Amino acid sequence: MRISFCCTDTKAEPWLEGLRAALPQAVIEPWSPGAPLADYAVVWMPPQQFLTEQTRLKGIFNIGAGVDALMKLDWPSGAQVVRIDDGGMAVQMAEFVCHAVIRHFRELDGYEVDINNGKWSFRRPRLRADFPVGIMGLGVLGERVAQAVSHFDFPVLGWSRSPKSIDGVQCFSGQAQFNEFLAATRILVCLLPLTPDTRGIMNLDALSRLKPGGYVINVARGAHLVEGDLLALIDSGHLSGAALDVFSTEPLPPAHPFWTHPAITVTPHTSARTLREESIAQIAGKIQALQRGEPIAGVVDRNRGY
Ligand code: NDP
Ligand code: OXD
Repeated sequence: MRISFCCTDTKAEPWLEGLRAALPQAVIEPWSPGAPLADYAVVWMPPQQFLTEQTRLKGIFNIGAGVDALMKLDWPSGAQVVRIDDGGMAVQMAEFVCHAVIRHFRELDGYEVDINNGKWSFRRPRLRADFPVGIMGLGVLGERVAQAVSHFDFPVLGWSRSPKSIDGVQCFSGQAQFNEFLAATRILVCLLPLTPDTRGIMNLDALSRLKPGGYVINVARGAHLVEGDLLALIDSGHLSGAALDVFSTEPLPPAHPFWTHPAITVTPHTSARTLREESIAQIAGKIQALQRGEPIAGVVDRNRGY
């Protein structure tokens, strides 16, 4: 069995070492143009040339959860695309989103400013009931986040493509229930995959429907958000701010207004990182399962786009 490794912006050596230890029977090499045909690929944002040349692939393992970069490319017809399915990302996403929700609800950003100015100040306690948290996307990450937020006794709502039932979460689904979901939400969390249906979903119309004082937490993809619409609604006072981990251009350009906007907190696409050891174990386990002819989780549906 031959495995080709083709990951942009990734230090190859530790991945190759880990994959070789987990799959000692396989020949595992970094890809270069003209390399021998492989059976499986481990990829992150590969060039089209890789997928055009590697016509024999049966499985293409993406070392992240989101496959939007792969969706723009043509894959060999016989290959399944497989994404990381949790792999330690769900707990990271839960802690990151809970932190952002609590920081906003408890006004810790305001306290930070006061303390930096040497000011000993108190703010009036706020009611959790006034801060319903709505999570778009109730998949592997969104469901874990919804459960984690509900443990802090916030009202939690969720929205997905297909109907769901999750303890402690008021679930909405489909386009028909989108506006109802938004109208009941004050803190909006985006954990959708980026697809033609979800690109620009956080636009002027949708964000205007949030409860007054709405707050946006985007931890999915920058292109889910129409950045100018967010700024306009913060500046008009309808929204109170945002915590943004992902951006339409990454790294965030130095002159971008998000860097300095007092109501916006930015982080550098770090809410849930790929954990190398866990991901290698997951990918190796799935390759072994495919070799035995068994089904695996995390296979991407090209028609759905995720
Ligand atoms: P999943 O595929 O498990 O979940 C996707 C969820 O979105 C599902 O509930 C799905 O509905 C829902 N959904 C998809 N399309 C629509 C639609 N048109 N309308 C309503 N709901 C929709 O993905 P994950 O939870 O694993 O990951 C989500 C995203 O998080 C990734 O695609 C990636 O972009 C992002 N991410 C960001 C990271 C970061 O560091 N910032 C790290 C990891 C991931 P249904 O359940 O009905 O299919
Ligand atoms: C992912 C990411 O999709 O890190 O896994 O953004």
